[in-house]
Amino acid sequence: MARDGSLLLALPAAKLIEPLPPMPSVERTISLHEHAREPRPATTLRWPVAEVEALLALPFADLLFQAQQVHRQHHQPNSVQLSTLLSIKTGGCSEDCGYCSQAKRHHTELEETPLLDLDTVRTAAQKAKESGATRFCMGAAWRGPKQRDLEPVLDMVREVKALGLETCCTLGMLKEGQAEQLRDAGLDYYNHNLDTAPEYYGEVITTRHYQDRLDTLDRVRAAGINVCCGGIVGMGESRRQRAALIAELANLDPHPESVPINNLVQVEGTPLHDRMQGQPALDVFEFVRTVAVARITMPTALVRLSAGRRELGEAGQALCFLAGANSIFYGEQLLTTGNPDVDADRALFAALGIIA
Ligand code: SAM
Ligand code: DTB
Ligand code: SF4
Repeated sequence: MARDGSLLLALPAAKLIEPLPPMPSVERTISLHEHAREPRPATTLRWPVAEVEALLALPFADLLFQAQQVHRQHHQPNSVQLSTLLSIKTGGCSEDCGYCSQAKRHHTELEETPLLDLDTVRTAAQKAKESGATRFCMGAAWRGPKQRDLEPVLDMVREVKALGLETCCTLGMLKEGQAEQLRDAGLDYYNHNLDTAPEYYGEVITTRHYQDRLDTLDRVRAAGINVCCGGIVGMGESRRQRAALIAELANLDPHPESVPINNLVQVEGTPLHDRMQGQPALDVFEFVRTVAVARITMPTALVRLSAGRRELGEAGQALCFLAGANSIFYGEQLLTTGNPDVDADRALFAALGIIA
């Protein structure tokens, strides 16, 4: 019987306990990534790209059924975790990420604002807690923090932690020793995305390399901070490249604890807006498929519906929850773009019987 004794009662018992196929395990050396400074060592690849691509190509209902089975083995089926984002330093960034409103070289008319003060951050975190968020994520438009940048952020982490919230930061690349300082201040999660497949990465970003991102993730992991790492879909990548992104994430050892799946928000003035103009965002079913495959390949992760959630609509979001998404960004603002209203999210959860 299903753990909550509901939905699946009408199905024959044999179907419910049907074991999942074993996790693939293939010994292989990961090839040199584009822009990599050195080859990654031989490792056990749990998820070859071809297998992830095969999952993406399953009939929709079969894929969702498999994802739902994995989901129910590892998570409360009707529960969604809420994270609230705050941009603590906005715009003026030196990097050239093709999707980003905050790169100073893009013409997005975004106003640059300096690092927020501690009171403003505390008040925002308190408000997020009162609205029901359990995690507070502070984002800064930096290539990476300098030591003089990091110190005020450490104070913010301490304050947010003291409110009883889980803490998360996304500050760009970390240098040696910085993850330890964040950990000692009470940081629970560090968000740093791989963004896309290694082979598509150079089409999106040139000012930092894939290996730089992997190095930062290694530092976060080595410091004992939980890893929040995902990517963006709908940037003009192929299905094979979406599979390659998911495979990269799933083959991190261990896989990330949180996996944000962003649907590109096409911001006017960014190179990706220009490139994608006229094309709608990724097909909703393909987005749901990506979520399902993230769930199957990273069974214990929180899979988070992130940027682009508004555009999914209510039915699209419901399908994502069915596919195993169990976390959202909650609150009217992401970093510089909009997000569904808190009231709309509450109404959707009530309609779906979701407990947040
Ligand atoms: N500057 C830091 C960095 O790049 O690591 C932290 C902030 S950055 C905005 C965090 C992530 O937000 C990016 O890695 C990207 O995955 C996501 N993101 C940014 N702009 C986006 C957009 N327009 N659409 C979808 N995701 C976006
Ligand atoms: C993540 O993967 N998505 C969030 C968070 N991590 C920092 C950011 C989404 C940003 C969307 C565009 C914006 O609001 O500027
Ligand atoms: Fe800067 Fe981060 Fe935006 Fe890239 S994603 S331009 S690093 S703020």
